[in-house]
Amino acid sequence: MQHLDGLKDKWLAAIAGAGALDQLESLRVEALGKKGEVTGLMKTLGSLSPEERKSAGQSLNQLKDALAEAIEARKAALEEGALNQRLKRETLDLSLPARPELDGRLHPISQTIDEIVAIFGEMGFGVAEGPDIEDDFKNFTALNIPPDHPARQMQDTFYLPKKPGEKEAMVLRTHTSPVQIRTMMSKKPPIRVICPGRTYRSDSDMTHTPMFHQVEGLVVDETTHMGHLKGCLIDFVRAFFGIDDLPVRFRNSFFPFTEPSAEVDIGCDRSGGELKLGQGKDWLEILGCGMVHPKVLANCGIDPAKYQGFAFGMGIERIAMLKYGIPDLRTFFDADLRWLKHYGFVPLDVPSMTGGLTR
Ligand code: 2U9
Repeated sequence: MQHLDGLKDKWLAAIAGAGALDQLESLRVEALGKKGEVTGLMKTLGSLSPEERKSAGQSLNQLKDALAEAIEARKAALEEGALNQRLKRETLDLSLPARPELDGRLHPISQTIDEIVAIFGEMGFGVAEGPDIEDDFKNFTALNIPPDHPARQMQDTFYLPKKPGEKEAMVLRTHTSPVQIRTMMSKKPPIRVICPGRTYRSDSDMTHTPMFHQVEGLVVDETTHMGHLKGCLIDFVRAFFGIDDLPVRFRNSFFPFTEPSAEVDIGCDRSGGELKLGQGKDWLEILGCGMVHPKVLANCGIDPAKYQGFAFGMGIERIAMLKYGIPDLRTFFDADLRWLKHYGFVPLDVPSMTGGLTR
């Protein structure tokens, strides 16, 4: 086994000279693989005397370890080199101007969310977001939704499989309300937020999809009252539909998380088979709202004797369909480029109250 040093030098030089990962792998097989040179030498140990076998075995093991280590180091260096080359090749210059000729379009849901954010932003609202997977407390219990409420049924809510040690199954949030719960639990009033995002209900037909979008809003302060709620939402719907004298009516309703509760209708005309907003004698439901239930404030550590709040919620697909005359809900989720070209928006036309919501 005297020639081991020469062998080691030969293989180390070959490994150092490997210029590609597949070449390195071939070297590994040739040296250390089942039929490799070093493995072959290992097999000859059996024919040696016990003393010779001990010392030759040690030397061979050292050689094997040295080669394996050199191969790993070379592999890491080659991989790093390849990554650096790829990073160089795939560089994107984000300072370059956008290329409108590429014809990309913003989905009507994104556009509608941007418009809603622009309107409420002007009124002093911030935007809050939260996870799609929520616990039972934030999605139901904190919102004063009782254990036997139909929304909690398996048919209506997507429950995730319980993990070991979990007391209650997590849910896909059925509304964005848990984001307001999180906001109230982590921030002191005054609070003014809107929460747009994906929501999930186990429902699928002409007018329901298992995933849809909502925007909800919350205002909490010491003197917040129903007059604030009405003024805020009347201003919102008129700005959103771009009709200054849009008739708006508040109709008595019920939600577990608000008291009193109301639904908001806007004036429209359904005669003649076509829907016209802002004129005629018909009404169309647009959103729900109410004064935050004192129990909900208390559940989030806010003193209902000192603070009051109002909240509202609406479905984004629904108001986008009404504003942009999109007749079929399910087309929102078809990922059809022809549909997007027709109903989509030019990305650089960012909605704002001063620059206009839509161009
Ligand atoms: C907190 C307190 C109160 C949010 C509200 C509604 C009324 C409402 C529906 C509109 C159509 C949901 O998308 S939809 O199906 N929403 O009518 N939402 S009040 O009330 C809250 C939320 C959070 C902490």
